[in-house]
Amino acid sequence: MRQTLVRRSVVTTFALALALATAPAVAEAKPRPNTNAAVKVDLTVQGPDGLLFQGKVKTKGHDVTTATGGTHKCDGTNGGANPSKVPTPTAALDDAAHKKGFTWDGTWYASFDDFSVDTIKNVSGGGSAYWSIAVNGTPTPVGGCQFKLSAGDRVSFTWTSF
Ligand code: B12
Repeated sequence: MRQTLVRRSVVTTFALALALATAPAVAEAKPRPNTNAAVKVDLTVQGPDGLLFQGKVKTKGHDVTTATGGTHKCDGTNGGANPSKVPTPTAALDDAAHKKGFTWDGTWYASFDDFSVDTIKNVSGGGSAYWSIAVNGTPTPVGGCQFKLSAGDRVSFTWTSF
C-alpha cells in the first residue's frame, strides 16, 4: 500500500515537472509603447434622463476647441501625463461631437493643463452634478486630456450628482 502511494506521488511529481518543462514560455508583459495611432473606442454619454450618445469612435490625441476654454492640446501630454501624444477620452468625445453634430463645452484649467468637461449636448451639472469620466468602468484619476486610451476601451461620460 505504502509503496503504491510513493509510486503515485513520484509519477505525479514527474508529470508535473514534465508539464512545466514543456509548457510554452509565458511572454513577459511588456508595457505597450505610447503611440498616437488612431484607435476605435466605445463611447457612452449617459445624461440625467437617459442615453445621449453611444457608439464607436475612431480617435487620436489632438487639439480641441471649446467656447469657454478656447483651443488647447488634448493629447495625453497634458500635465506631462504621458511622454508623447496618445488618444484621450476628451479627444474621443470631441471627435464624436464633430462627427455626430452635437456640442460640448469645457473650462480650461491651466493649473491642471486640462479641461473640465462641463456641458455635453447642452446638459450641464448645474452646480449639483458633474460629468464623471470613466474608462472600462473606472473613473479616471486624471482629467480627460491626460488619460491614455487603448483600442477597444469603453469610455463613458456620466452625469453624476454630488
Ligand atoms: C471638488 C473636486 C471636484 C468636484 C469639483 C466641483 C465642486 N463641486 O467642487 C467635481 C466632483 C466636479 C470633480 C470632478 C472631477 N475631478 Co476633481 N477634484 C476635486 C478636489 C477634491 C477639490 C477641488 C477644489 O475644490 N479645489 C479648491 C478650489 C478653490 O480651487 P479651484 O481650482 O477653483 O477648483 C476647481 C478645479 O479643481 C475644478 N476641478 C475639479 N476636478 C477637476 C478635474 C480636472 C481634470 C480639471 C481640469 C478641473 C477640476 O473644480 C474645482 C471647483 O470649481 C480635487 C482635489 C484637490 N485637492 O485639489 C479633485 C481633483 C482636482 N479632481 C480630479 C479629477 C481626476 C476629477 C475628474 C476628472 C474625475 C473623473 N474621472 O470624472 C472629474 C472631472 C471630470 C470632467 N467633467 O472633466 C483630480 C485631477 C488630477 C489631474 N491631474 O487631472 C484631483 C486633483 C483629485 C485627484 N485625483 O487627486 N472634482
